[in-house]
Amino acid sequence: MEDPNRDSQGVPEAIEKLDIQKPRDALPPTPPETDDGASNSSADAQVDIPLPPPSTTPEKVLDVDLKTPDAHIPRDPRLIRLTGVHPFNVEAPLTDLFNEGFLTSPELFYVRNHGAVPEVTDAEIPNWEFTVEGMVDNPLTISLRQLMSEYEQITCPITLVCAGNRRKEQNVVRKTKGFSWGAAGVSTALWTGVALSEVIRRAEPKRKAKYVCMEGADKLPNGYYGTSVKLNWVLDPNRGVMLAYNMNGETLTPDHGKPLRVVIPGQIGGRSVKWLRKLILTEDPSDNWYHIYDNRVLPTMVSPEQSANDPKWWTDERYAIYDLNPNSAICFPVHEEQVSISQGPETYRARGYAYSGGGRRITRVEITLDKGKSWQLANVEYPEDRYREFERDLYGGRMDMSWRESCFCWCFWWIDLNKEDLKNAKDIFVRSMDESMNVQPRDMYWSVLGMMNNPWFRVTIDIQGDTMRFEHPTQPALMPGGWMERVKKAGGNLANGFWGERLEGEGQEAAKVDEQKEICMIKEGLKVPITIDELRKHDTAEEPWFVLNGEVYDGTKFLEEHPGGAQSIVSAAGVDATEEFMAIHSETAKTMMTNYHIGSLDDAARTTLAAGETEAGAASETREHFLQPKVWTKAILHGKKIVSWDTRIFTFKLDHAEQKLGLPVGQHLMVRLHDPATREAIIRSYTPISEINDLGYMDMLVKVYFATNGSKGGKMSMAMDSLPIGHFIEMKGPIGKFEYKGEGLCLIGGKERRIKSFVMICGGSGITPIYQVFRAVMRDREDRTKCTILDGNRLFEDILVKEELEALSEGNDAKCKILHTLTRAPGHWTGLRGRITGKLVEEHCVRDQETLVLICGPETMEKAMHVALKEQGWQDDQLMFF
Ligand code: HEM
Ligand SMILES: Nc1nc2c(c(=O)[nH]1)N[C@H]1C(S)=C(S)[C@@H](COP(=O)(O)O)O[C@H]1N2
Ligand SMILES: [Mo]
Repeated sequence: MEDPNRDSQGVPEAIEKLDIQKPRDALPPTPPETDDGASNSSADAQVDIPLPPPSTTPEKVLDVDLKTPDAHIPRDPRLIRLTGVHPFNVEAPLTDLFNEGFLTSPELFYVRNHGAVPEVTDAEIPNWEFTVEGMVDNPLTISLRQLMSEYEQITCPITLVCAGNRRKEQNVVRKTKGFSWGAAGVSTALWTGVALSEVIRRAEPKRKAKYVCMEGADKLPNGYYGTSVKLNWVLDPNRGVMLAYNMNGETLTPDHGKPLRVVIPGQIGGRSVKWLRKLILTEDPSDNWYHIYDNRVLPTMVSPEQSANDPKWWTDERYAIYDLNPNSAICFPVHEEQVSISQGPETYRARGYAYSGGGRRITRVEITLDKGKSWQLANVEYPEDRYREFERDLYGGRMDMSWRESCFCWCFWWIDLNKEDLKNAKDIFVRSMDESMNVQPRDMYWSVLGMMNNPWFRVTIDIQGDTMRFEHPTQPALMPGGWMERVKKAGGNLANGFWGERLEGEGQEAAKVDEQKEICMIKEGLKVPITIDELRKHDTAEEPWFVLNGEVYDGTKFLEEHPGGAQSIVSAAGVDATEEFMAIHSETAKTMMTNYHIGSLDDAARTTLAAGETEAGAASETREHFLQPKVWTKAILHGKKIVSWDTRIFTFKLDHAEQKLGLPVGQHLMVRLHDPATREAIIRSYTPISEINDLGYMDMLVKVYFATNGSKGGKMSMAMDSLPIGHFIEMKGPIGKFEYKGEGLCLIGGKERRIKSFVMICGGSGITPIYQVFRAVMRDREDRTKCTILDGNRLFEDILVKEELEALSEGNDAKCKILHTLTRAPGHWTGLRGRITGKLVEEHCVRDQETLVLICGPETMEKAMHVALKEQGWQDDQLMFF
């Protein structure tokens, strides 16, 4: 760890100047504002309406967004990006979404943006204008100021669902023309605004007007985003269609339509146009490109190719989708949850959500543990109903839901399942039914756009000894995992009607979906070799070349038209984009690639690129150890725990559940990431804090060195901090000349050496490699090696893994001594003060031939210790610098 630029160790002075960002306040939800201000009076004690969860508006623009047109929007890093960096299409981790409860905070609310987000400042909000035009006698231009003052203001809870919710399941069966939503493309808010019917009536629709077309301010490759719904729906008070400028009592965030959007309850989210600019009354449905080519369920036998060749599939209004279909998902057990069969309660409470469309109530939710032979009824809670008695103002809008019996929101179900029954089952399924007796089907209805996917939601159960392990169907975006992927890899046919399983005596093939076709993406006969230098020259926004499977493509001509926006092609310039490209694009898109194919990387270029890239690791599924010394391997960011304002524990997922990291105690690994803005590769070494033998996962403790006025911050730690969950980093290793074999046996540069004690000197996150060795010594009863830790930090809060160190030292007094010294100790601090000095080492440690000093910390500290210890007579071969 000689790199002076490293992020993993050291405590730069600049930190002192930073304001400490407080962790999310666990404040109770704000009480509703009411006209009479009486919401808190005892008279209202019986009012019990769901209020928004505590919300923290993100203040920082994430690094990943800086180079995109959305660089003006601070966002929550927990959101899972489904289409790379840009455009912004995200869902929250399912468990986080579910745990928010009935209402979703704006920062975790799913986002579906077809392109860049229009920028509107707070000052511009009142002057934002939209028109009501077309077949009306009284065309209007209305400012938001007028809308807020001249119309009645209303507030209503409404769930939005993207038609693509649960699409990943379709994509695993056969790639659709759409990206991979998990089951969290659904969110709920209290919307404040005006009934759209009121606005339309003032414009006096002509008799023949039948549709309301809507248009947003987001300019996309095929024009402004727009769509339409029927005029009679808009005028029907039961349908509750509204214009909204607030969600959960706050101004709409940019991603959700700031300053004004349409909200259409009970229909797919795609109809709820954001950044509303125009309402046009027409005789026919919208002719907007996005109305025609998006939000449809084409007949299942129409292939991507057929749909691309024949526009009639797209213009047939019968295939357009409006009302949602009934749908449900299991949220608990969570994906990969493990439950002990014998320990704890006898039952397990399964929980999840359900929703339907058109205002129809979910009237039952059913669970089966035997693949549909028998069903149990789950309990259903409708938090939405609790607002029906609340006839009063909320967030400046009148809430009036008692007369209208429609259900505009999701509901929650739960059921206590006997663990004995679960033990004997292979899976848990949920299905819901609505008041029209629409019930979720057993079989998937695959279609080109992969929309409205709603087959029974299945979680599998795997019994290992006393443990039940649960698996969801998929994970969103590129995130690996889920039983569908597993079954597919094992050669199962997911469309056989039995979830890809072979059932004895029931071999009938059911719904048939064509096998995925291999699409040829290269121009036949084209033989142009391209060197790495040529490729690198086109690492530009003007002429972006990128690589797919060793072939070079020039995206320049398609930048303007690209449905994914120019930015996503530019971000791929100069690099191998195979994995992301293949995961996002449909067969249609792949067919188009021949037009952009310009040549093949020459052998030298392939080698160079491959050396820089991750090798797929041929046997990654079976490798016992994750790390490979010469090849970068990808690990997926699975979770991120915020330990303090600047410290995180990142959890990375390895290739498979049984895999070990493969790192000997005392060694490190290299981590590689690309700078989100410049895409320059950043490489640093780290030592994980998870146990060496943990299976399937590894944890890394990282201190983030934020940029300040005085310093640029730590490139790696900032890049890692802005890495979205589900994205990967690359690792290689092990490296390091030191290894601890146990019971005093060390390997230094491959040579064995026996020692009796360690002096462990560290600062800041330099504790991490030390911690691995210390834990190995303390955990092993036979190991009698003595350890003295001298850990230097600035503030008390900066001490890392303090509790863990204490837990390890408990009962081990004879074996270890842990000393913390602080340069800015609080008054009541009873430990040591000041920096780690030679004197301190002399006072607390014995110098002899059987002692080894391990040193890891900021470069200045390592240097100073080197000098001081040499002066005391320590030999170089007794000092190990990490
Ligand atoms: C000339 C090269 C390219 C062509 C012809 C192309 C074509 C398309 C097409 C037809 C779609 C619509 C969805 C579909 O049919 O699958 C699409 C969407 C998309 N593409 Fe590309 N693409 C190109 C390059 C890239 C690259 C290099 C990236 C980044 C790795 C990328 C990222 C995206 C994204 C993120 C979307 C989804 C946008 C959304 O639905 O919000 N594309 N592309
Ligand atoms: N102007 C505009 N409106 C839009 C979209 C868009 O890209 N542009 N996306 C639509 C889709 S497909 C959905 S699902 C919802 C998502 O709303 P949200 O991002 O606030 O969750 O907005 C809809 N309205
Ligand atoms: Mo959507």
